[in-house]
Amino acid sequence: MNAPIKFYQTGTFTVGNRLLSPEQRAVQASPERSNALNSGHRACQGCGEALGARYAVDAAMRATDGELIAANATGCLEVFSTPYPETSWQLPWIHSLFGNTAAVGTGIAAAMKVKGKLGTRVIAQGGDGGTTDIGFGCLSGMFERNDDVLYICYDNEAYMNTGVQRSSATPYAARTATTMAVGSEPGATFGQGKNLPMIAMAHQIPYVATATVADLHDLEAKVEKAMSVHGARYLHVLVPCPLGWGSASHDTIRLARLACETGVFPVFEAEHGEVTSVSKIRHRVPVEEYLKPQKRFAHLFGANGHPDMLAKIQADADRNIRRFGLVDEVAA
Ligand SMILES: Cc1ncc(C[n+]2csc(CCOP(=O)(O)OP(=O)(O)O)c2C)c(N)n1
Ligand code: SF4
Repeated sequence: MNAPIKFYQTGTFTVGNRLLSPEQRAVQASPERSNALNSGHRACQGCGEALGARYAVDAAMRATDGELIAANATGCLEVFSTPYPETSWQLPWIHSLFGNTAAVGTGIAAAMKVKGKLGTRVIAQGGDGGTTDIGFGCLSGMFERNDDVLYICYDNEAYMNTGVQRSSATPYAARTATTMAVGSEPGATFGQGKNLPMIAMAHQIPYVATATVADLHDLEAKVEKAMSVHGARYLHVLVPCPLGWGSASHDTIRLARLACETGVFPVFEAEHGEVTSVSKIRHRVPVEEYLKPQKRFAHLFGANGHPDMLAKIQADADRNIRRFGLVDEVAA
């Protein structure tokens, strides 16, 4: 005898929702909804990179009606999403080497052109190490040739996948496994990190933007805009990493927001080398509020702290605010 199947989980994220009438379905159950990075991956709790990648790639999927191919550098994003033989990706996805993602993206775009598949678009993505260090030459070449690829860097400010080593995007004074919090020069003492968005702008490519996981609508809008143009495009997304930053999992969004509100991470867009829009700071806060919740900066505070280093970080943030006009001048 056939008994009707009962669905008790109406309104949840289950696929069972797809069997309900359309007006009863949750958004997550819509067959049209793209979900590029599916559940089951192994990112840490509160991973900013998993969140940023999911929203960015989903937005690119929507913008291309699903006609999208991704090249992905070695790093956390690749490792937590594709433990062999499994994958969380729901789009054609190619794992490149650590350093050649941009070149692989270029190759895929060229292949699509030769095949006459002009509607198929390409993204290449990786962490800050794969982008600012080992992959930098390939990326600069991709920019210089104006290849039709959107490159997305998920910047967690160190080599997280291999145990939190310093990259050239690691900020000044941050503690990593290779820039220890002890000694006469504690933390990263090598300047302030490589500024890839500005370097990308210097190539005068059609579109450069920065974003964070604190404003996912802004991130989505920038991906959509990037996919509306052709040529080389670069998107730099700040993605807090609880493990590497020594922060609480529930603080990922708050830290990304504080990075903006302190001026540490300017959020802007640029076209052909010119800044075209900036996200203004609504509530300016001192850098200490951003740094204190992160154990990688703990050695800067307390009785044996380093006020000189804090002052330099504040001065760098103030310079960002001036350079990008992040705070509106209040008439006296
Ligand atoms: C040529 C080469 N050198 C080193 C490695 C080891 N390795 C794999 S991922 C990685 C670090 C990745 O860091 P990043 O690009 O910042 O991404 P994250 O893991 O932080 O997201 C390293 C050093 C490698 N795979 N290939
Ligand atoms: S180490 Fe950091 S980037 Fe890697 S999965 Fe964990 S939180 Fe995400």
